Amino acid sequence: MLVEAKPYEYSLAFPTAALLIIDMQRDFLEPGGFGEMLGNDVSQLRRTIAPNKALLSAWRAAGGLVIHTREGHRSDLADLPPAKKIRGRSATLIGDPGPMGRILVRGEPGHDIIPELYPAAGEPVIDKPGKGAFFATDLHAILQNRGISQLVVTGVTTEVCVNTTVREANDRGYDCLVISDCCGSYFPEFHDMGLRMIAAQGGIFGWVTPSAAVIEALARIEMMKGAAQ
Ligand code: TIU
Repeated sequence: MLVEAKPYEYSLAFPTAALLIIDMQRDFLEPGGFGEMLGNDVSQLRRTIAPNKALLSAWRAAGGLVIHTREGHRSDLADLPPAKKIRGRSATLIGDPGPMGRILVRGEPGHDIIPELYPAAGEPVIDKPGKGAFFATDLHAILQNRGISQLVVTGVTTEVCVNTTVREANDRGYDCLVISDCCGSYFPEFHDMGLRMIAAQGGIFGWVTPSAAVIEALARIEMMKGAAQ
């Protein structure tokens, strides 16, 4: 199914595609978490929630695989590189207590996915210690085992975890379609440039399109299924 995209149309082969939602966690989208600890205005990211909800619901209705990721660390912080812990010279550090529990620690309320996009039973959740979703995780194995070669990527933040993951995925042979309105940054200019970097040079890292284009393609797929019955 062809989807209008930059730099040219994306050929969505639905059974081999997964929706990959990056780090839509309370720690990044709500006050008192990791995002705010880094000095950011977390309200910048909230515009991504409604489009993600609509795309997730259409993707689930079409029976597609959904995978969620969460950035965070073991409660003993044994997987937290000292360089990551001290970066930014913040007064509060990863692992310190905050209003949503210990910052960026697995199992704490702030580390979990926001209620609006909460994973459904059976949807894999990848816990990752870094910015990229492939580093030190079983994501590649899970995708290979399910025969996935295309990733429709959303989440936060555009230039950090989304870009890092798309670059990792591209080098592993996945075709990534990044959904512009479903990604967000604390810095609007980095969001714009982060997306432009993906689609530039003939799609050096992948493709970019708004959620409406994918939702419309899913509707066409559903129509064809209906006609075949
Ligand atoms: N700080 C920032 O923009 N992002 C992160 O630290 N992690 C993710 O992007 N998930």
